[in-house]
Amino acid sequence: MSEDPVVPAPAPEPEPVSPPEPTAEELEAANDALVDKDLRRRTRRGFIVAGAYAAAGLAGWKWLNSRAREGDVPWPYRRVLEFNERLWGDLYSASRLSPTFDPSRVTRPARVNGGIGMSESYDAENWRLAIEGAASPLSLTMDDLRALPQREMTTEFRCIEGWSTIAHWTGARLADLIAKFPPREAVRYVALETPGRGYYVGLDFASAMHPQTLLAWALNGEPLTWQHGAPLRLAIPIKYGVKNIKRIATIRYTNIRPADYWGERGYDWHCGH
Ligand SMILES: Nc1nc2c(c(=O)[nH]1)N[C@H]1C(S)=C(S)[C@@H](COP(=O)(O)O)O[C@H]1N2
Ligand SMILES: [Mo]
Repeated sequence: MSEDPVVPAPAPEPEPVSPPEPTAEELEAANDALVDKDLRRRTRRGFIVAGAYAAAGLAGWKWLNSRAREGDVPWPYRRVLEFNERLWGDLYSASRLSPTFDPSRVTRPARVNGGIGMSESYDAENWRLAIEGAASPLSLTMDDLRALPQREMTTEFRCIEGWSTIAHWTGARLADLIAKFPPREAVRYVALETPGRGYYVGLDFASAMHPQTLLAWALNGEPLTWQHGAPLRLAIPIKYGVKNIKRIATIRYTNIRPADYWGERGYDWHCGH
């Protein structure tokens, strides 16, 4: 008994770019010396129509790729992306709860990734969180934030690059902050920015109000380190890591969809998972 020889799978045949095969009926007629002229004409017309479709397909493809590019994607593709994003935003972000874990499962040491917008030194003593778009502009201290109900959660942290960890977060719900310092008018988005706006993310309002969206000041039971975004960062387990902005200096309520650092570089604006 010998094993089957390993035969490499044949490469898939490329789809022939040719008109459809004539039907059996047409072939029979074509082979017939007494073929009826009308049938010949119809067969010919079939070929011409198929050829025209093939040419239109090629022209369409060329057209698609020659369209103006938005963020390096031809705009018709971008429209499809945006449609998908709308579906995502409307259907999923508000209702779903991200799974939670026993705190004993946290990944130690916590992984560090991404330091955009974090190079400027910050003054821990005089650190302030600016809120724009409330009844009046606000400048909150860490004590103002700690006055909100404190929440804890152990959730998965997923980076879009393919790794994930389990993290335990301590902080306040962004929803509680929004309830205490509400927007002056109904808005659709919340923008968050680092000092100097080196890194910035946008959230649809439902994601901002999600019960697991925290303004966190501690990770795995320790105050945030500089690398993890001290003194305040976002923990939003319904989204990929990119939305978990570190070192938040400004929160703005807005009706204009906020620019998003990685969204501007080709990633899905919502970045849910
Ligand atoms: N300010 C700032 N926040 C950021 C980033 C960044 O480059 N700058 N990177 C993001 C990405 S891609 C990830 S995966 C997480 C990593 O968070 P961590 O370092 O706490 O693991 O931070 C996010 N928040
Ligand atoms: Mo990431």
